[in-house]
Formats: sequence, structure tokens, C-alpha cells
Amino acid sequence: MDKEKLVLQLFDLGVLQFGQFTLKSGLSSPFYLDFRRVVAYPETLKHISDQLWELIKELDFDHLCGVPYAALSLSSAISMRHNKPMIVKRKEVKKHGTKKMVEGIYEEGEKAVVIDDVISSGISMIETLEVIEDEGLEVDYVIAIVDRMQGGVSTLEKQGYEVKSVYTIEEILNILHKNNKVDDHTYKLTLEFIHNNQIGYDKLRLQRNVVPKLSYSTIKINTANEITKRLLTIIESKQTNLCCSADVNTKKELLELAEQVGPYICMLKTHIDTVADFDSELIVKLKSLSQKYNFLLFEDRKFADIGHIAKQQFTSAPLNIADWADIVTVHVVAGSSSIDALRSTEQLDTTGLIVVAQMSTEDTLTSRDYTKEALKIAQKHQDVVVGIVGQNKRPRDAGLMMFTPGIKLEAGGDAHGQVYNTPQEAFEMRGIDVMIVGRGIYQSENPAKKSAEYKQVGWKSYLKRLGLEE
Ligand code: 5FU
Repeated sequence: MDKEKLVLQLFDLGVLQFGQFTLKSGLSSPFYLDFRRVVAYPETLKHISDQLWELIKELDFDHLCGVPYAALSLSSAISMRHNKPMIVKRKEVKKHGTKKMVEGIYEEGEKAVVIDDVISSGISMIETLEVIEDEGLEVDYVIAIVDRMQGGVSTLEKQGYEVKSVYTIEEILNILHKNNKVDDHTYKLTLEFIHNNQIGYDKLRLQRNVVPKLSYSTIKINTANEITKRLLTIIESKQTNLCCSADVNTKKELLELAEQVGPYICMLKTHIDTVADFDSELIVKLKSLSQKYNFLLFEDRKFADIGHIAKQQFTSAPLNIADWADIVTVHVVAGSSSIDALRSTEQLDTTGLIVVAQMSTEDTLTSRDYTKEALKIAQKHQDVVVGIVGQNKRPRDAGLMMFTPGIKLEAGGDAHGQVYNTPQEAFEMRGIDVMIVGRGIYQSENPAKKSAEYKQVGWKSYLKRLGLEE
């Protein structure tokens, strides 16, 4: 059955209804999609499952998972017709027996495609994704019969999923309108409703408590890495989770800035190759300031070359990074061999690594898969890796820390693709551990005052995440 005929059939069966309906969110909607009715019409169920199958038949996956309840019949139908194993995410935890949240037979690392009937805010889908990903399953694709065009698809895409739907609500409306099933008034009213009732990503995040509530002391217990422990001791004793990105270009400016922000930061981040008059005296002075004010020196070198070169860049003159940096960043675009190479210098007991898993630019190429693989590499090398640089939700791994650049008191961007989020968003909603702030501090009139302000906001947001402050 073609897509248009199917819409007309769904309308006749009362699956697509127009009128006045109160949604789960409390919102009053001029239309409602009730795919639970479809279980009463096996032929229609078959036609819908055919359309869904068209969206996924070429994809690489091991399991089908329907979001309970409406999509369970759909995933069952596809599973039987195309011989694809299914898993079922429970809606409530079992009180006895295995207490498993996901039923079925699966192994960690296997791939699941998750199916829902309708995506509106994306919240039901995210709830399911969190549970099945916690079981170690991987999800790249989510599919639905209808995209209600109210923000859910973009929320899911922002989290790195590829979303496919058989119809958008607009397509359905166009078919019904063309076939005189809805009048002009209903057609316009419905489109207007969709347009005016967007449920954005941030609003959704605020409503949910999905961030792992990891405290600095919990991370300290879970890490075996001495540099991570040193950093956490500084964070806790100074009550600051602020790293100042000191992107200035002369020795004088750098030392002045370090002196001003020193009392308020846990790390001073440098791009030492951008300091025009760099010399070894600068390092001596920076070291002394780092002791005076108790912060770590973090060289954001982002080694990215083959191991043989990364090793030389780490140890060679004139920068001699390995001799003075407490922490350096490394890309793993060349693979985990980059970390092996840096390890072979035998300098990693005094310099910890941070793996760049995801970048903050709007057009970054660090895809969801890349970020996942980078995290795996960081996990494997936890003895020398302090954590990751990332933007999304903090990984649940308590042995690693998450460092997030692209932070300003006011969200926004710059002229070169940088995207800024606020400290509140980063700590409370993404669960990050350290915020990295550059221009927000050193371009302000009074960097000392500004960094004190960031320190206060960052600490408050961290406490709020732990539920220790309103
Ligand atoms: F890995 C990353 C990233 O994804 N985005 C970043 O902005 C690192 N950075 C660094 O953080 C970048 O090299 C700058 O040094 C700093 C951000 O500075 P801003 O002035 O706060 O935008």
C-alpha cells in the first residue's frame, strides 16, 4: 500500500484525529495520533510495518526495540516479517526475578534500532535510549511513523542520533487536505499549532534529571590516576571548577593574566606555541605562579600526528612541554597509538592526558561514533588519561573527568564557529566536571573579577547538580 493510501486508511480508522486533545505535557492540541488503535487492525499494522521496514532495511543493526507501548506491536510485526530479533524495554522495573530493564538476548556492543509511533518532544524516545544504552547496546538510528515537527527530531539529532520517519505531520496534513478529509480551517490551525508549540532541547533537558550526579570525591575514589587526584584535590580545596584558557600572545600578558586569575582557577590552559616571545623563563615564572596559587598547568597542544611525531612534539625543545605541563590534550584521530607513543616517553607519570573526544564548533567532524570510540580509548588508558574534552552529556564512567570549552556566562557564538553554552547548562544539564573559559575572562575589563564570578557560578551549578543547593 502506498504512503498516501495508508494515511487515508489511518484517518478512516480514527488513528489520526482532529478536535481538541490534552497531551501528556498538559498542552491542548488540535490533533491527536493514536497508533495504539492499530492493534485492532492487523492488515493496517502490516502496512505500517512495511513502511517502517523501508526506512531500516539497509541499516546495520542486530535488534529492533519498540518504545512501550504503542510501538511494541510495530516492532513485533517487523521482527516476525523480517526475521530480526527484538528486545523489549520494560516500562516499569520488575519487583522480583532478574530486575532486568531490557528483556531479550543481547550482548554489549550490539546495535539496536529503536522505533516509536510518534516523535513530538523526543522525551519518550530519550527515556528508552538511556535505558538500552546503559545496558551496553549501541543505538545510531531511531525511527518513527510520524514526526510531529515539534522539536523532538532536532533534540535527538543534537544528541547524535539519525532520525527517520515515514511521515512528517505536514505531509499527513497535505494528504488529508488534498483528499478533502480536513477543511482549510483545521489545516491552517494545525500547522499554526505546530509552529507555535516547539519543545526545544534546552527546555526538555531542564525538565529531566538524566545527568550522572557524580561528585568530585566520588571521582577521586574511582580513579587510579595520580594527576586526576591532584586536580580533584585542588578543585575541592579551592572550590573551583574553572579552567582559564589564557589565549594571549605575549609573556607579559600571560603572566599578568595568570596572576589575576590564579586565586580562582583549578587549571591555567595555554597554547604555548602562540606566545610570540616564549622562552624558558616564562615557564619558570608560570610554574612559580602555579605553586603560589595552587593550579595545574594545562597545555592544550592537541597532539594529532602519528605517534612518532607526537612524541617529539611532546618532548622536544624549544617548548619542552613534557617537562612542565601537568596536563596536555591529545586527539585520537590517528588511533590509540598516539597515546602509546606518548606513553613511551616515560613522562606520563608527571603529565596527564586529556583526550579530545568532541569539539565545540558548530561544524565539528567529531561525530557520535568518533566521540564514542575516543571515549573507549580514554577508558582503556585510564592510568595515563585524566579525562575527555567533550560537549554532550558526561559519560557515566566515574574514573574519567569531563572538560568542556565553549563556555560563557551568556550563550552564543563567535565569528569562527565557536558555540558557547552557559556554566549552568554545562554543569547542571550535561554533568561536566571542569569548564574552560577563554575570551569570557581575558577579554573582560577585569579578569580577576570575572574569573571570581565564573568560579562562583560554576561551583553553585555543581552543587545544584548534586542536589545540595536550590
Ligand atoms: F577542544 C576544544 C574545543 O572543542 N573547543 C575549544 O574552544 C578546545 N577549545 C579551546 O578552548 C580553544 O583552543 C580555546 O583555547 C578555548 C576556548 O576559548 P574561548 O575564548 O572561551 O572560546
